[in-house]
Amino acid sequence: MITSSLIVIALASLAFAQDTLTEHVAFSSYDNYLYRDATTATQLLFTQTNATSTRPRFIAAFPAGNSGAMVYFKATLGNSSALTISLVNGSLKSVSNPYNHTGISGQWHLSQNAELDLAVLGSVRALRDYVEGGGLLHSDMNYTVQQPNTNSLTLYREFFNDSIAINFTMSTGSAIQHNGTQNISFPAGTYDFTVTLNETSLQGIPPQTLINSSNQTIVTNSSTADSVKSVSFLSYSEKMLAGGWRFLTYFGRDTLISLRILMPILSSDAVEAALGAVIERTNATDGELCHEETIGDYASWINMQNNQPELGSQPFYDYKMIDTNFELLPALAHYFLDLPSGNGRATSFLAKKAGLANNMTYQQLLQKNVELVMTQSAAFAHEPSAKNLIHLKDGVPVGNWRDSNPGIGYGTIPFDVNTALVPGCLRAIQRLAKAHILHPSLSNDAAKYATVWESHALPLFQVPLNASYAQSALSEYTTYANLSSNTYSTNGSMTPPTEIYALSLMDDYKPVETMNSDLSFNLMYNDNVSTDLMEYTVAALRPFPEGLMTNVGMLIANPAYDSNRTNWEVFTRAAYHGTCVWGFQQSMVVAGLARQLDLCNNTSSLATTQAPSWCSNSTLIANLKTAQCNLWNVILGNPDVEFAETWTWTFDNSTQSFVVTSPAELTPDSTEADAIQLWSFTLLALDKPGYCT
Ligand SMILES: *[C@@H]1O[C@H](CO)[C@@H](O)[C@H](O)[C@H]1NC(C)=O
Ligand SMILES: *[C@@H]1O[C@H](CO)[C@@H](O)[C@H](O)[C@H]1NC(C)=O
Ligand SMILES: *[C@@H]1O[C@H](CO)[C@@H](O)[C@H](O)[C@H]1NC(C)=O
Ligand SMILES: *[C@@H]1O[C@H](CO)[C@@H](O)[C@H](O)[C@H]1NC(C)=O
Ligand SMILES: *[C@@H]1O[C@H](CO)[C@@H](O)[C@H](O)[C@H]1NC(C)=O
Ligand SMILES: *[C@@H]1O[C@H](CO)[C@@H](O)[C@H](O)[C@H]1NC(C)=O
Ligand SMILES: *[C@@H]1O[C@H](CO)[C@@H](O)[C@H](O)[C@H]1NC(C)=O
Ligand SMILES: *[C@@H]1O[C@H](CO)[C@@H](O)[C@H](O)[C@H]1NC(C)=O
Ligand SMILES: *[C@@H]1O[C@H](CO)[C@@H](O)[C@H](O)[C@H]1NC(C)=O
Ligand SMILES: *[C@@H]1O[C@H](CO)[C@@H](O)[C@H](O)[C@H]1NC(C)=O
Ligand SMILES: *[C@@H]1O[C@H](CO)[C@@H](O)[C@H](O)[C@H]1NC(C)=O
Ligand SMILES: CC(=O)N[C@H]1CO[C@H](CO)[C@@H](O)[C@@H]1O
Repeated sequence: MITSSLIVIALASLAFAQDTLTEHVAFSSYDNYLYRDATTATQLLFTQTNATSTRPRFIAAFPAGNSGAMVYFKATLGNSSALTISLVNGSLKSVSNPYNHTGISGQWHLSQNAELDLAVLGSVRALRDYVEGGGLLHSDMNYTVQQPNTNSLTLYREFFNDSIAINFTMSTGSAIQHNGTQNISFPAGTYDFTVTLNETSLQGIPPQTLINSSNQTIVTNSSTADSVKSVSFLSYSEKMLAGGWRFLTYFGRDTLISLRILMPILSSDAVEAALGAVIERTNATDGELCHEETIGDYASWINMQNNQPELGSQPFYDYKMIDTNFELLPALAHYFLDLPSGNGRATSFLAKKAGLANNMTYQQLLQKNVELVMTQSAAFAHEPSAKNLIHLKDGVPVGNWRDSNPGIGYGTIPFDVNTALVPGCLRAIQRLAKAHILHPSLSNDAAKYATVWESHALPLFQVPLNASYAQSALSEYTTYANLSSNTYSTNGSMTPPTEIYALSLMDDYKPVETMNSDLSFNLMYNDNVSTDLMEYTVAALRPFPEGLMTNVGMLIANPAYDSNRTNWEVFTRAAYHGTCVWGFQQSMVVAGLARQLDLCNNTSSLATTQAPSWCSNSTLIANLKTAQCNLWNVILGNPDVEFAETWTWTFDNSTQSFVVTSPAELTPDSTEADAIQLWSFTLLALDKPGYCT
């Protein structure tokens, strides 16, 4: 005990040495610049100078308070497409001003005389309201214009919490004229700019500290160094951030899924910072885990909207998702029981007090989550029928990673939560109890519940496919989706699977018959995966439209076999969760397959199972390895999107192959994508197996 409290004290006082972290990411019409040192962390965006259809825009976004400033410019004369604003190379540096203001300064070049088109200062959420919300502006988030001298102009805003302010100053060689807050004329030329605010800065975890000592080559290797910097930019001793610029704050699912895959290469400090952030945000009453936090100026605004201005900027935690609740314990079990970095660290970690939750210990908060998991899984464990599966919360159309209503085919009972996450979480409780990290008495019930969920949930999502139906559906879909009859996919020989697994169940328990990639969760989170599901995995990794594979990646959905033809129109290649690729899903499948194959040879005393029965079938093992290697080759064969979040395809009839396509090309008014997204970097932790050629 004495040793562990010493460790806690040592950690608490450990300040990470901060070298300046800088990275340039050119992405989707914007030049992104990441900058972090001991003073500030900022992501800057400039519209690329060659972008023709994107309005000239500058953004500075800070993890501090999830705050930012955004300015659009328009040309004084003529068409704005000729107007460019670009960062002067090497000009960025952090600044520290009076009143605890910290931030970024640099220089930009404005190519011609311009006017202010629009400015938003405050929360990144307010910036997003404008960008994603069809131009939504909040008149009460107004700024003032100050002019210390004629060549300099400041946009200044005091947050609703009036002890916080943001200050955006621009200076140049000639006069900046203004009349009110909107009519501002910027002469062409080179500008000094400074954006500062006095929200508390977070403490960044530098690349060398982020990655554990055995994997430091990933930090320096030229093929991975930039990706590690991006992950580092999203990693702080307070929390991991989901992505930038739009999600520079805490998201539970993004944290926990990323962590589950990345953990083997992360340091203890990094893993515990991220796990701690999740535990701190637990609902201390009912044990639910937080999906998204609202902090800073937007929290003040929400509190005002809710007629509770007296709450000030007290954060608002959102618990609407149903999957996140089951993702913490599997991550904890993997860390404490499987990884050298977590070995022996449970006692000191769980003894910590949660500053955000009335100083309850992490152990107490975790126990709340354990109770929630046991309570929510009990009904099905006692009576395994569809009505006892876990469904979306009443009135909430989303709840799992396919964070949209069409994304799960308008179903209410998601596959991933019920067939993978619940049993995986129960097995994690069993293991943690057996290791005395949780109360040992939990072990038996958790194991009993898990066994029922493992064997009875999956069949409720099974959709048998009649061979002749499947053949005709495939050929009709091939025509519908404009894939030529002799596609990359089939080379003429179609061998459709004899069954698929539904994406979700509708309210009346009817399956949404769209093939999908969510078996990734079973591979990653489950110990006793059925022979059936392993065989289906091989089938699902066959070429699209028979299965999910294309030469540009594994699709997350394929509605070809769906007897509800409306779903062909729901899951298009342009849809956010349609027949498109998500990078983290590919990572999860290759990582999950490696994990399953390892279970065949697992001798750990903490395992919850003997080697699964399918391990004895060498044909199946060989098929799984072939599918795994094939996916690896596709991933590595598309280096441009190796660490991208999501992309789609165009089918080229002349080459009979798919071409990587940005969703924005198909849907010009689609929501803009982030240049960096935490879970898109999970591939960093994975090794292509030696047996793949
Ligand atoms: C603009 O330039 C960048 C390189 O700086 C390039 O990646 C991008 O494709 C170009 N965009 C257009 C529309 O030409
Ligand atoms: C933040 O900065 C503003 C000036 O921009 C100042 O009025 C305020 O007192 C500062 N708050 C703190 C906590 O320093
Ligand atoms: C912002 O607008 C509100 C009314 O919506 C007004 O009361 C307030 O004085 C304005 N603040 C500034 C800084 O202009
Ligand atoms: C805003 O920033 C400018 C430049 O850094 C500084 O001169 C000015 O005092 C600041 N104003 C406020 C109100 O903080
Ligand atoms: C400033 O704007 C107001 C209306 O917004 C207008 O009446 C006034 O003429 C303008 N002044 C100048 C000098 O442009
Ligand atoms: C926490 O859980 C309790 C009990 O379910 C609920 O009443 C409360 O609203 C939850 N808190 C938040 C912030 O959702
Ligand atoms: C939590 O503990 C800290 C340090 O002992 C103390 O400053 C703080 O007031 C406590 N918070 C609550 C809500 O008890
Ligand atoms: C068919 O699919 C559409 C779109 O997903 C859905 O709205 C509808 O409820 C489905 N019909 C049936 C009978 O399941
Ligand atoms: C299990 O280990 C044996 C012996 O090292 C090896 O031949 C076999 O391929 C392994 N099985 C799997 C599924 O990796
Ligand atoms: C072994 O797996 C292959 C491929 O999935 C399957 O065709 C075969 O029936 C299985 N053999 C046994 C004995 O189960
Ligand atoms: C991380 O280090 C371990 C131990 O040396 C090694 O087995 C593993 O392959 C490394 N991972 C990566 C992705 O390089
Ligand atoms: C946290 C912090 O840096 N606080 C400082 C804010 O600024 C005042 C005076 O400018 C200092 O006294 C505080 O220490």
